[in-house]
Amino acid sequence: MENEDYKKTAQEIREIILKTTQSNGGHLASNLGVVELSIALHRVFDSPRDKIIFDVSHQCYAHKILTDRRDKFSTLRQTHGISGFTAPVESPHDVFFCGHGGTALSSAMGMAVARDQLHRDYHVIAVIGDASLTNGLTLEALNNMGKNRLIVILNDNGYAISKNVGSIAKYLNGMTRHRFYNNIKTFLKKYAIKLPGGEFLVKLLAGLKQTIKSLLLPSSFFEHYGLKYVGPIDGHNVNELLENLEFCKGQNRPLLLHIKTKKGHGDSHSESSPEKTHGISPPTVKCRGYSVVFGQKICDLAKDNSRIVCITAAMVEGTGLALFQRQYAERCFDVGIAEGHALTFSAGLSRAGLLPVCAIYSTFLQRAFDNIFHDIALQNLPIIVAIDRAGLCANDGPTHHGLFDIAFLRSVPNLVIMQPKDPEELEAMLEAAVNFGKSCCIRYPREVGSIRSPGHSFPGQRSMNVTPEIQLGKSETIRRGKEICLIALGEKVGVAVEIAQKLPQFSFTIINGRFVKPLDGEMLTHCAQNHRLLYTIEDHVKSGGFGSAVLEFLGEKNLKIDAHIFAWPDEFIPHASNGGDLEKMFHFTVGDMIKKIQEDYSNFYFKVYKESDCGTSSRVPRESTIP
Ligand SMILES: Cc1ncc(C[n+]2csc(CCOP(=O)(O)OP(=O)(O)O)c2C)c(N)n1
Repeated sequence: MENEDYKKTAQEIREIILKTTQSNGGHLASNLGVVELSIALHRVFDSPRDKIIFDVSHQCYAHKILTDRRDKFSTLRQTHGISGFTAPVESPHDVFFCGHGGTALSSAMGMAVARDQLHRDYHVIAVIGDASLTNGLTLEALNNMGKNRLIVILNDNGYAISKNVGSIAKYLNGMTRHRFYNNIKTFLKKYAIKLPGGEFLVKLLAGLKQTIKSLLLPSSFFEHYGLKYVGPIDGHNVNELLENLEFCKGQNRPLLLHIKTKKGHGDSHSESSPEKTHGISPPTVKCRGYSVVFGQKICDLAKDNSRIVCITAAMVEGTGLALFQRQYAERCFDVGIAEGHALTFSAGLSRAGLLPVCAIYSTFLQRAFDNIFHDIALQNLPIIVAIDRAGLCANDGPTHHGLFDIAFLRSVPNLVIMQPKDPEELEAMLEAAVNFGKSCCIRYPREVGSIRSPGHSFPGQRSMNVTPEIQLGKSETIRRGKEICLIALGEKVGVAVEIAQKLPQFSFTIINGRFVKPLDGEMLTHCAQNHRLLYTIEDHVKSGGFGSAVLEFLGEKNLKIDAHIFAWPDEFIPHASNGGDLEKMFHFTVGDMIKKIQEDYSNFYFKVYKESDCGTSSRVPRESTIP
């Protein structure tokens, strides 16, 4: 292909990406930045025989369009459509299922070793962004680099979601921009060749350039780890990419090709606002979600409490901390894609007298379990972990659903775990957590439920318009009844209300659980003793979740009641256009719950009638006396 043809292909790919992300949402700027790289990779390498592994894999759109998914690309992130990340179930060209940062180098090294041990002969290529390079996992892999043939492509655009942070970012940036080296490059390209004896001079200076380069460029950093360094080159020049990739392909050792790209390349809006266009939402998603409320409330609290500091792992924008960062720059710490460090760093801040608020997505918190266990809970340090995106993240899918945090956190002693039913309660919980002086986790989803908005009150709820008072380990009774008890967590309180409204023939008690830990034992005891059926509802997997905790309590206290958990099953939940589609797929809609409740209710009476012979069983409950 000629240069012009590459440009045309790149333009076409960019148009597809722009059009699709505008309607479906997705990662825009990162993908626009690697169009030329993807073209060159698929020109030089033979996928799926050769294995191309993307770090995070949020930048795989051009790869998908160039392999076997051009026709399906409009279904990106939609129900039964293609995933926004690489997914081996979708195509043999996608090597790993991934969406978390820092995994590409370790997995690529593993594949390179396996290939050699099994005497196979394909290439393994890892594409890593400059921010993922600084992730602890990548650094551990670098430290473990062997001699197996492996090509690492460092896609250096200076950005994570926001500007990349830390010393490695500065080092890469400073060195590749070094004026002396660049002056030599310009001189060679433009002038030396025109001088008398120009060719000789170019050769001489090229040798000198290599020496200077090895002194100034990041080569020494990578070569210390055993990676031959090639670059830096222009990542938007396909011919330059082809030439260098061909060179890398011929090497029989691990090497790193450093390419410089511009995030959002080819679209002026994305180029000028890479933070805003890293990931864009579908037009249907309205926002004053929980993150915004969190960001504003933490600013309010910080005004009167100078001990409050905020920590994020490369998610300033997503977690709503941008406002705090603007107002309290010196009290806000973006530590890069380093969730474990973010929490242990928070432990240090707390130990020395500050009050850290670490905002982190549920799915990425999975990276930091030991830091919570070992560095925070074990010493009972006052810290607030604000767990954003807890629950379903429909468009992103299994790598991003926040469906496991209760299960892994609940087992850790000392932790307080809570979830607000709405944004107002999030504000109240943040305020309470500041005063609890404990290791507190507050989980909340991205979006405010569709049936409510901030300020809304539930039918039958008492004292609606005052800030809810949060007492440690105490739930909130939304409505009192005597037959069926629904104990819901977070946004699912709205679902409980809807169920009760749709089944007016039954008498429902509705409890807003609020605390997963400590559980409200008094409330649970009353509910078990005064109802016929009990249900828990939560946006989390069934195993080890809130309902699981409730059932453990009932069992331990020998409280007999027919109890059932409404939650996600023990499966990886795929991506979809929206949560509603997933609820249908997994029989977790309001309709499904209503059906189950009706069936259980008839079974209950059938059982009671049989047990008591004439229907006078002691299991028929009394009027609810929930405090
Ligand atoms: C463990 C983890 N933490 C946070 C994220 C959220 N995240 C997705 S992409 C991204 C930035 C990646 O930057 P970089 O690797 O430089 O790639 P670029 O988007 O700049 O091409 C972040 C922080 C993640 N995917 N995984």
